Amino acid sequence: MQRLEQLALVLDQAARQRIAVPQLGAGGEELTLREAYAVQAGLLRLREARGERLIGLKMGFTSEAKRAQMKIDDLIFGRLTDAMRIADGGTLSLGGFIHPRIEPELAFLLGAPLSGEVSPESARRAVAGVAPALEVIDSRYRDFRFSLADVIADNSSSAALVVGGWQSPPTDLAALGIRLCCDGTVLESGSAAAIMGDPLRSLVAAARLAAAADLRLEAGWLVLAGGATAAHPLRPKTRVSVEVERLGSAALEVQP
Ligand code: OOG
Ligand code: MG
Repeated sequence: MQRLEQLALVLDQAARQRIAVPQLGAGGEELTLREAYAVQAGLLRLREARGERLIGLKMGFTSEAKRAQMKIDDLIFGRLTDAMRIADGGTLSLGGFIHPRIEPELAFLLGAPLSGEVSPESARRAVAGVAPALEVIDSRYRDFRFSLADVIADNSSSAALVVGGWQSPPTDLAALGIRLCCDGTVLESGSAAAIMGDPLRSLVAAARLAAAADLRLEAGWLVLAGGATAAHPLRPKTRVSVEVERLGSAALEVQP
């Protein structure tokens, strides 16, 4: 079997068996970024073979809070499937994950495709809706530690997502406040501007990075713009929510 397909199998099994594996780069040779995205594409093929469907992309390290927490400075993307989606207000069982964390995000719904180098204006025109979102990240690597190539190969840590109700995009999107709450306590507060100064820039970057991996953002896809604040570990018997000024909220019940 090809080396990159073999690595995809290792990471896929780690997720399915909920057992963390050593960092790929720990074996000596680091993957190139192109190889890391090829492993990520292999992970999607394994999911598709089980009946899952690609529904969009997630962006990573678009805020300083996330870059500082994970000590990685480069923008990355990951692939989202229908099976990763949890209904707003739905339940997540911790038993299905290794060491999950949660972070507040914004989701874009695309009404038209976007590909390659696009202007912020055309990105804005392609947006059919924007919604508060939560991303559950769960590194398949030990101790939630990784190099840039490691995390890309591991589908950029993505594990699950919750998306609130779609709203038409306000013109002052970047000005909106974002809070991550747990059982009514505010864990983190920030603003949409934490995401590259304006979350639309994350969408522009998504179109560019996707094109480098021979992907186009499709109409009907959703794109997670990236965590606006640091991520927090999930704890059992809690209710975690994201609240975005003017856009509303999305929530998740966490069970053992
Ligand atoms: C990698 C994924 C980064 C974000 O929103 O910045 C990410 C990680 O933190 O494990 O999802
Ligand atoms: Mg994220």
